[in-house]
Amino acid sequence: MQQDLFTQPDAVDSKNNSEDPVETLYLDPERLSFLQFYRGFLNPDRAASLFKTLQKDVPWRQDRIRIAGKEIPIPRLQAWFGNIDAQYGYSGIALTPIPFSPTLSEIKNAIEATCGDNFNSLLANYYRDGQDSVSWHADDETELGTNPVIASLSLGETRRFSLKHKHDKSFDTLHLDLHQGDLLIMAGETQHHWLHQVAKTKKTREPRINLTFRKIYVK
Ligand SMILES: O=C(O)CCC(=O)C(=O)O
Repeated sequence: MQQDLFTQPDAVDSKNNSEDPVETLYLDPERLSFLQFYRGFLNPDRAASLFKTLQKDVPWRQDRIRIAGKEIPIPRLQAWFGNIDAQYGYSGIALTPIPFSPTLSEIKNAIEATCGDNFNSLLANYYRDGQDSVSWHADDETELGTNPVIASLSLGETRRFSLKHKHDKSFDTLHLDLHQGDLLIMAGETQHHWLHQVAKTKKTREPRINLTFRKIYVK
């Protein structure tokens, strides 16, 4: 089902009644920036077991960024997976990759088979509770290429993912509630024109893991 965002209500609930598990959400009338939303990409048992495995086995770390001359810890834990040459960084954080585990390779293969794109790296985010977050940003680092396709798998607690246009205030902010097992793909020119975030919330104290598969272009 293709859906035009301009007809969307305030928050899109991924547990809607549509029969079709895949929705294409266009962010602009020209359809240059778009999302593909696979509700329940992983079944509940598989998603719950993957969450537990990753929570326990991933060497989660809390990185620090420098803002206005002050170093502060980022409000979430992270881990970076990929081939040894897939170096990545943002906001002064240099990430050296951990090799993919068999479990993560299997998930990557399943996502690649579904969306038709290939990924060589993964930024995993661990939100310990509703006070962990990621603020407005675009995944627009040069090593991600011109129009990066970012595939983002949600596990654990439901959190609200929002997108807003970088410059044009006439576009509404879009909110998507991402549930355990949902896969969201950001594609086209999305990273050029739109920012995304997962805001803090008082509604939950439960953890969430988000796996964002990316393709890094190695020089
Ligand atoms: O947790 C999410 O759903 C989004 C993560 C994110 O924005 C990122 O890793 O760039």
